[in-house]
Amino acid sequence: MTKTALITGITGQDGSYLAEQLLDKGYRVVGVVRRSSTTPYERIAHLVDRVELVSADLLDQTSLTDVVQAAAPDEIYNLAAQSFVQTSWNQPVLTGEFTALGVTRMLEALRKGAPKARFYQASSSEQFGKVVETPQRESTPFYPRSPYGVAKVYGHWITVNYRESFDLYAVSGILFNHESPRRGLEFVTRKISDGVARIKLGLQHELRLGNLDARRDWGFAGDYVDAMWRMLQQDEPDDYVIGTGETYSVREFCDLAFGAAGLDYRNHVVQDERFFRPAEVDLLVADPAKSKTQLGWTPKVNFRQLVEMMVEADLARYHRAQ
Ligand code: NAP
Ligand code: G4F
Repeated sequence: MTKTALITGITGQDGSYLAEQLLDKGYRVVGVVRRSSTTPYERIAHLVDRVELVSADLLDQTSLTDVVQAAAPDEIYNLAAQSFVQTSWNQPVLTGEFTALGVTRMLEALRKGAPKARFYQASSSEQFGKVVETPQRESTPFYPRSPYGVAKVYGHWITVNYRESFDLYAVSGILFNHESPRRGLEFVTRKISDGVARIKLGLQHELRLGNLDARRDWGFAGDYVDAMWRMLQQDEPDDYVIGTGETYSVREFCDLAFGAAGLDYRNHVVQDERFFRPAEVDLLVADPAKSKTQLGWTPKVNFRQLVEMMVEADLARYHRAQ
């Protein structure tokens, strides 16, 4: 029988890859979009004829309950959030409403509208923040360093709480940074790959960045949405860390990205105080042992391949536009 998946955040990076993979598996895919005066479905333009788009907002309980009830999903992927860490200091209350309370609203919608549906919550390695253990695994205590991280800790624990209180199949995937050519331009990896392409084509000369020494465990988004799906196919609901187990600095990302275009980052990257954060997460690196053993999940794209994929895609995009 055809399964139905409901995806919040279908217009985002992860939502677009997840929708593609679920369609390939034969799912009926219902995507939640929020009302806008334009229809900026850039990442899912190639999918709009194959998915059903329904309107709701994480701030609005009635709309969420209605779309869950009407879709009658077997699986719900809650990917929608205010997902940019830097913005969470400028819009802390909104971030809490979307990224924290929005999860409770989705869980309430599930309880009322589709209590048998399996629920995936997009938790984050930002929850580990000022890390108390390296590498970070499922049992590592959280120490968030931004309003975003704090909101994600709430979303994580309310998912655990609803699982334990109401016997729901509800899981949190604690995903480390994952990137792609569809990554938003404000995130550092895409800012760099886009900057490299613009510099290569003579559209700009310098790229202004913040902390080059921050280290992240970066993987490819296409691999990570597969892990989300695997989490909802298990006999018992459980939480998993998803990452590569390798960590690189922003500086190393720059070195590879500029190098992929025959450039030297030291001639172009300028550090700018505006892009430093009030509190930084210095180092993230996953221990993905549990997901490997229990989900059979391993990343297919390595760091170098990811960087090259992103630079090539941005170069191709600017070439097409010329
Ligand atoms: P993204 O590209 O920023 O996408 C966010 C999505 O949320 C967009 O579709 C956005 O819709 C939607 N959204 C935001 N506010 C909403 C609201 N009030 N009501 C309904 N929809 C709303 O994020 P992503 O990188 O795909 O990440 C997906 C999820 O995983 C997020 O929850 C993020 O916090 C989490 N996460 C991401 C990473 C990562 O490295 N990418 C790692 C760990 C966890 P619009 O298109 O209308 O803005
Ligand atoms: O690319 P970023 O903005 O991603 P960040 O803060 O790690 O958050 C991303 O990953 C989380 C998972 O750990 C997700 F939950 C979250 O939704 C998001 O997808 O910044 C990465 C690092 C930071 O240390 C930042 O200080 O890059 C550093 N950085 C240095 N210069 C910069 C810049 N970040 C941005 N965005 N812009 C810069 O110019």
